[in-house]
Amino acid sequence: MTSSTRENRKPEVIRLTEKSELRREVEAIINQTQVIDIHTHLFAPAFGKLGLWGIDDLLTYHYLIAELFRSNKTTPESFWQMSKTEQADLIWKTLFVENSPLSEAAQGIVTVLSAFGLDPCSSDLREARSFFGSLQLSEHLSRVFDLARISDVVMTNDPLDEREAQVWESDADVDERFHAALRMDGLLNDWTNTAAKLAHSGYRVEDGGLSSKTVAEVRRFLDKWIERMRPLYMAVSLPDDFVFPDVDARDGIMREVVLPTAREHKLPFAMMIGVRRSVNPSLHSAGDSVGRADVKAIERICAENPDVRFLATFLSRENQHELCVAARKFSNLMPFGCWWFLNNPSIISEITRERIELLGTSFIPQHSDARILEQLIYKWKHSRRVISESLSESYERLLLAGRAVTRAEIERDITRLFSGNFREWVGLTKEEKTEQVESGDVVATR
Ligand code: FIX
Ligand code: ZN
Repeated sequence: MTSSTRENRKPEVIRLTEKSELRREVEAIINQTQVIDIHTHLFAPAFGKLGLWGIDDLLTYHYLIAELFRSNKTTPESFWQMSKTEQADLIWKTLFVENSPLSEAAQGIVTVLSAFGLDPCSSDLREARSFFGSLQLSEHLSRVFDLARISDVVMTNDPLDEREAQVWESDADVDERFHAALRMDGLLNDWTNTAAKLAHSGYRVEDGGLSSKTVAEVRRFLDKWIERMRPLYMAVSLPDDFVFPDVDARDGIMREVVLPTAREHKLPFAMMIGVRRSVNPSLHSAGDSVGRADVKAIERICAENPDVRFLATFLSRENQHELCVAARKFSNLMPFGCWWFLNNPSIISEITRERIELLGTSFIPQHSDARILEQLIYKWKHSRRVISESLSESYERLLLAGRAVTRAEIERDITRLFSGNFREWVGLTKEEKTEQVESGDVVATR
């Protein structure tokens, strides 16, 4: 916010009866506050073709692929035979021309097209393709970050992916707005294949029991990648039947490798729990589903490891309340985001409300999970709208209880939710101090 805007603001006192004024104020602050997107599948330009952007990638997002088969008789087998352009054309025709784009993922495309002044009612993709085809990625990237009011994003980085590893090994210049997160799915969910890959890369690991030599070698592998990527946290997605403690390879690797690494490097560990992978394998990445998980697993991990900071998100709506309660018991647990099938306005609204009611502002309300650059625009625009409503309601209840709120307090709260809590959790310092309104104007009172 510029100082002139600040000067123009009157120290208004808004009465409780003027709810709409308070809502407008909260909405304005939410819309102007920069966010750190703590979990995405985006890649910095240095990663070349791994970074997805433009209309064909947007339309072939796996959320929309799943929706295509509900409204079109094409089989998955024939869909996968098509080129990406043909797939995008089919999805456009089916979900945007022959049907109204009402689902959240479809509305997202409409929001993105509108943001660039493109016609969301067009009968084909000619205009959109010519627009995206004319862009320079570096300028476009900054424009998307500006439109979405995003300062930084966190990628999902798998050192076992050779295409990615090559870029890290090449010392390429990675755009500073993109931070790494060291993903552990291979290690924790597919130990047999991962052990073989590590052995192939020269690490002396054995599948079977976790010998001290194997533990030391896997730690050497992680130490190397932490040194190279400088991740903000380590992360894993876990199935709905994840339990802790357990008697499997995952439990051993978690106790002997991951948690000691988290401790030694002071790296938080993010657990994303409740995914049932490949329920319908013919849909490829669109074929994963959800299951209710056991939040007690998280409680036990937090209790056993008070010196490690955990980030946690659950995929099932049914787990959300229990996660809030767990966070009340363990201050080393930070709930984050409304993940994947929960990233819909009705559910974000419900989850954000229960989090505010149980945790105040000590949580991270959302991440985008964006895979395609321009999704940042819609995912954040839509989420900001819902978070704004949920937060406004809480301030209104505070007023009813007899406590006024100042604009500075609202700004402080939203900054915590959108970036501060994460910065503190992962130890990310702020290089440039963004302007803060120092005014203590009471914007809402009884
Ligand atoms: O495991 C994950 O990080 C998930 O978010 C993805 O695998 C999933 O495909 C996705 O994109 C959800 O939004
Ligand atoms: Zn993800």
